[in-house]
Amino acid sequence: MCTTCGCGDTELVPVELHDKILAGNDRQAAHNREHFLGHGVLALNLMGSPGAGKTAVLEATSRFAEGRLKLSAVSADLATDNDARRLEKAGIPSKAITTFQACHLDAAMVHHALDGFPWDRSDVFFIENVGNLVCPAIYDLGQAANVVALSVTEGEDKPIKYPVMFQKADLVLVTKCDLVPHLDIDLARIDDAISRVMPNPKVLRVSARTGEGLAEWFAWLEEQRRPIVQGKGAHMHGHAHSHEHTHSHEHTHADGTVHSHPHAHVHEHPHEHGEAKAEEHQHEREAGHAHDPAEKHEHRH
Ligand SMILES: Nc1nc2c(ncn2[C@@H]2O[C@H](COP(=O)(O)OP(=O)(O)OP(=O)(O)O)[C@@H](O)[C@H]2O)c(=O)[nH]1
Ligand SMILES: [Zn+2]
Ligand SMILES: [Zn+2]
Repeated sequence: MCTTCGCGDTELVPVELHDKILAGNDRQAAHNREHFLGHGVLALNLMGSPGAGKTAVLEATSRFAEGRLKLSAVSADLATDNDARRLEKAGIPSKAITTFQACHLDAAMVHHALDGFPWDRSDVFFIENVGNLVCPAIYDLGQAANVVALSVTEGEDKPIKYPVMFQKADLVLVTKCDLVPHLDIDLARIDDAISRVMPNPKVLRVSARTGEGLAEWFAWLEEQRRPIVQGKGAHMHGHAHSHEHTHSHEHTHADGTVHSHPHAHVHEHPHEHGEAKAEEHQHEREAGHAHDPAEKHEHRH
């Protein structure tokens, strides 16, 4: 699919390896989803071509929201943090994710950026993906829904040419609608193309410049948020979750010798994740355990 990173290209990355990568990504995405739901945050994956107006829509959303919804974002870019800086300036706490070679975000990159995120100041968390109409749709990031920005300047046939993105979309924002009078395009043909590929077509026409459609977009955000806020109570009890840890501890053998050596353990432990780094998880019991010198146990040295 993409010559930059080889994702989906069976000559560069064999099918079995790609399946493995996606399976690993799905596990990480499920974990991210627990973070989002645990904090009662609506996470959205915002995708679209380069320059489709993704950042502009978020800036306009912040202006429109006037504090009624607390917005936050991570913004992916191959080489700069321009978008994150634009979003910060628009009042949206944001982090940049620089993907370098990668033409899409994966769940691990998003998870890495979640560390220390201001969840208490977040109702809706936008993940602005890399500008690309292909690869981002393949990688689950743990979002509750996918939003695709399609600008009126891109051509009416894009949904049919890039069907995967639109098949996976929960909402398409047709952006830059203020430009329609200046263009030789027909909005009805864009709607028609979307309805040919999107299973449950849902389209909103917006303009970041004039504010057109922002009230409908805002209403959609609130509607998506409702079940997540209602479900928060259940999720706030914390979730059991296993991590492998390697650590050493001192122990005394029956013959009186004391020594320590590393052990790998898998702990099942509930935790409130997000504020705590992976290494700082609260353990249900002490990580080091006392050995009863009389108890028989084996060590490999
Ligand atoms: N007329 C008009 N121009 C817009 C609108 N939204 C965005 N633009 C312009 O389109 C260009 C790209 O907008 P961005 O918001 O940077 O697009 P993006 O999708 O975030 O771009 P990347 O993150 O680089 O992929 C900028 O020059 C914007 O000023 C709009 O509603 N109307
Ligand atoms: Zn952007
Ligand atoms: Zn985590």
